[in-house]
Amino acid sequence: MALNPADLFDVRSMLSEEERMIQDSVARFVDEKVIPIIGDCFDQGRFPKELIPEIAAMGLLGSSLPEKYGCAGLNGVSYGLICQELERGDSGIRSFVSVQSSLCMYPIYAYGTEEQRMQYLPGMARGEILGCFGLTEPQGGSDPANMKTNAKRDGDDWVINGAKMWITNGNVAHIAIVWAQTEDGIQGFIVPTTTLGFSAQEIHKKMSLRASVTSALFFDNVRVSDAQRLPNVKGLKGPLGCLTQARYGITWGPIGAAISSYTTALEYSKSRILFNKPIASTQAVQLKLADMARRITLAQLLVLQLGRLKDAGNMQPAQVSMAKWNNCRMALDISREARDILGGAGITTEYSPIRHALNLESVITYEGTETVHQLVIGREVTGINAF
Ligand code: TGC
Ligand code: FAD
Repeated sequence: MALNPADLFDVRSMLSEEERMIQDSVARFVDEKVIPIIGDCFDQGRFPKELIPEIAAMGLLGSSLPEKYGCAGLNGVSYGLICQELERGDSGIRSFVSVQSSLCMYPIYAYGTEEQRMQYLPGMARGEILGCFGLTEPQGGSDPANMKTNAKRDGDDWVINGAKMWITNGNVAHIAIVWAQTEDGIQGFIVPTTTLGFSAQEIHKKMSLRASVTSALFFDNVRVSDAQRLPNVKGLKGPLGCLTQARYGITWGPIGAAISSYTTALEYSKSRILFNKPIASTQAVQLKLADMARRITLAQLLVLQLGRLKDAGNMQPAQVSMAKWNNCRMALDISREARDILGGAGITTEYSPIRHALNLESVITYEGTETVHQLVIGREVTGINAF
């Protein structure tokens, strides 16, 4: 029996029936609703906001959180498969879901009060309340401990001043999860974006993630009540705990982008006739395709084990770092190589590889750069902190 070129080790057979069903339904949505429009969205620098109601109706927002809060209560492997399929469409769509789910709903669930959960999570699961996550600052995202944004207590209120940079969903969000220095260490606040003194400025001229909104946020004496503070965490481990959740999704997502690029190059190479034969029949092209299949297979096995560890409650941040590093690098290399196999045709958004390659330049940088994740692994194996 012929093997599936995009799943040579039949990793899908290791999924439960429910996990396969979830993957199939997201795949259908991506094929029918995302792929037909996404090249144009990327060209126009437009985030397709019109897809949000369907994404929400499918239960893809906060999919791992309990049903009590209007969420789907799915396991970690299912969340991974959702990210993989969405990113087969475009990293920007997966980014939207990652930020809403792992960076905004998760901290409200994990660090918030029951009142905050009930106030925000059901509306966020329905896609009616959109969030953004403000951690990175202009002076350097890799070192969030050097945070300048501050929140000062004033009676029952907090007054926030500072700026955040490179914030996904910034200009479409109704609330921002804002991390700020306080006398008591770093704390998180739920800031409605209509609050006086809050402003968001969209970042233009991007060559990457063009179908996603990225913004700078400014806080000029933004006053929020203590009821808007996330009371159950203090210190850098608060935002880093959210990043572990989002990075986990990002270990799966780029596999989708890699599969899209690889299958596009595979099909193209079989029909492109040069020197009287398809280029797929040359050793040079077969070597490239075989190497893509090898790297995709390794990535698929890596994330499935990571997901099973997560679902058993045993996943460690360093394991997430290794998978994020490996899979972003794998997908970036594959999408660039796939672009090359397409020749000149590969430079337009008519075909997916160049769009994926450009998007992956962000994906390999955000949620911890490749170097940051390499140094996390270095620290893990040597016991020496090189940061
Ligand atoms: P360090 O001393 O290592 O840790 C401070 C405290 O945090 C704990 N911790 C973690 N907790 C949960 N998950 C993790 N991954 C954690 N890593 C560390 C740690 O145990 C400690 O806790 P405690 O109780 O002892 O205080 O901190 P450090 O200052 O040395 O920093 C280490 C480093 C460089 C790894 C960290 O700063 C880092 O990860 N930097 C990269 C920052 C980053 O990834 N920013 C991403 C911003 S959000 C984003 O990009 C969204 S893109 C969204 C999209 O569109 O998809
Ligand atoms: P820097 O931290 O200045 O890094 C510059 C270079 O220095 C990198 O190559 C890095 O690897 C290297 N470097 C850093 N430390 C070391 C070291 N110790 N040794 C050797 N080299 C080192 N942030 C949010 O908070 N919320 C978001 O929603 C969000 N969305 C984003 C969306 C996009 C499209 C992008 C591009 C970024 C987004 N980010 C977001 C920010 C992202 O997390 C940061 O860009 C990232 O953490 C890197 O920070 P930086 O850009 O300031 O680079």
